Amino acid sequence: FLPAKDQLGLVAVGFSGGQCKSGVDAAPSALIESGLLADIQETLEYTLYHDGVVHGYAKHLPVPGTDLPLRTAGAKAPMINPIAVSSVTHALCDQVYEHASKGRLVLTLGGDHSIAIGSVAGTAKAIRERHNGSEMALVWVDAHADINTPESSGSGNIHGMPVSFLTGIARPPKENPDVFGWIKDEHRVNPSKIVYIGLRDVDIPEKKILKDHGIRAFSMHDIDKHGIGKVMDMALDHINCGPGQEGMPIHLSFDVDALDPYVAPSTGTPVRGGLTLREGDFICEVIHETGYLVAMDLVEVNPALSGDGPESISARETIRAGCSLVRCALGECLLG
Ligand code: 6HN
Ligand code: MN
Ligand code: MN
Ligand code: MN
Repeated sequence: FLPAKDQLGLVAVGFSGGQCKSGVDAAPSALIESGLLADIQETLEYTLYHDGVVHGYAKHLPVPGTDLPLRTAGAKAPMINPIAVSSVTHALCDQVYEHASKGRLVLTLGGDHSIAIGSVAGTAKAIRERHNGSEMALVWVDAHADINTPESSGSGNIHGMPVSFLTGIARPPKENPDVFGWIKDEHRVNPSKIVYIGLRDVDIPEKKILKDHGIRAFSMHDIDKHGIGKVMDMALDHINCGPGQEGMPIHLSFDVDALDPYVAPSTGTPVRGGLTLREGDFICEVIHETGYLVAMDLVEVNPALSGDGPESISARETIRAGCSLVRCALGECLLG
């Protein structure tokens, strides 16, 4: 049912085409250079499986002038880089699937959040195959809900849409098989198995989508009201992973902008009033403790978005926060 506790498959994806700011493609290298892999192997004692490559546009560059903004019927804004995002996420899906189907815990370092279309799809498919069609849970930690459809999106940026494609709430445009035509039912996630944590900037059409589909979401208001401990109890209970419950595999998709910009300023769409570093780490620790974690994404670290250049304190602190989240999810503990 669960991954080997000591084997980790890593996929580094330096991709920024799901949004319009450059720099987020440099995150995997920055995270790795700051010592994350050494911690994973030496301190946390995982056997690491990594091809040593930062994947990105390189093999997926559409012929210049062909990846035009795509306006679907009724859309407010055209989808930006649809072919590039589709092709990079398809390749990522296959890579994550490879690791997960061998029973490894999979870590995907992004990249902007559009890449979760690939990582979640790959995990979902592997889990179905390994466990007789059973579903997995998706814990989405983010300031944003990332559940716009191509029609509801006001920006056209695909990093605001991954959950709608992953649930099938958005259907890939039929007339363009190059645009997410690869996504099949085996890749999809059941909306009732999704839990959001940290929301505070949800678009009006997204609020309607969450409500219409009954998707469980804990906003910053809920965290203020109940405290992160109670919120995590309720979140795990919803996905059957609480004490005494049956349990199910969990994919954790962590957008660093869930953290407060004081802790993680170098990100593309910062929103004030976010999680403290300890609240973020706590979420990861609690998910690790369930024993059900099968995959994690860390996305939206953008070292170039800092007041004083790539070597700046803001970039360094954001990278440090990102590394801390990953270590907590992989089992680093404060005592013992
Ligand atoms: N992210 N809701 C906005 C949009 O453009 O659809 C913001 C999305 C942010 C996405 O942070 O991963
Ligand atoms: Mn395929
Ligand atoms: Mn976000
Ligand atoms: Mn996001």
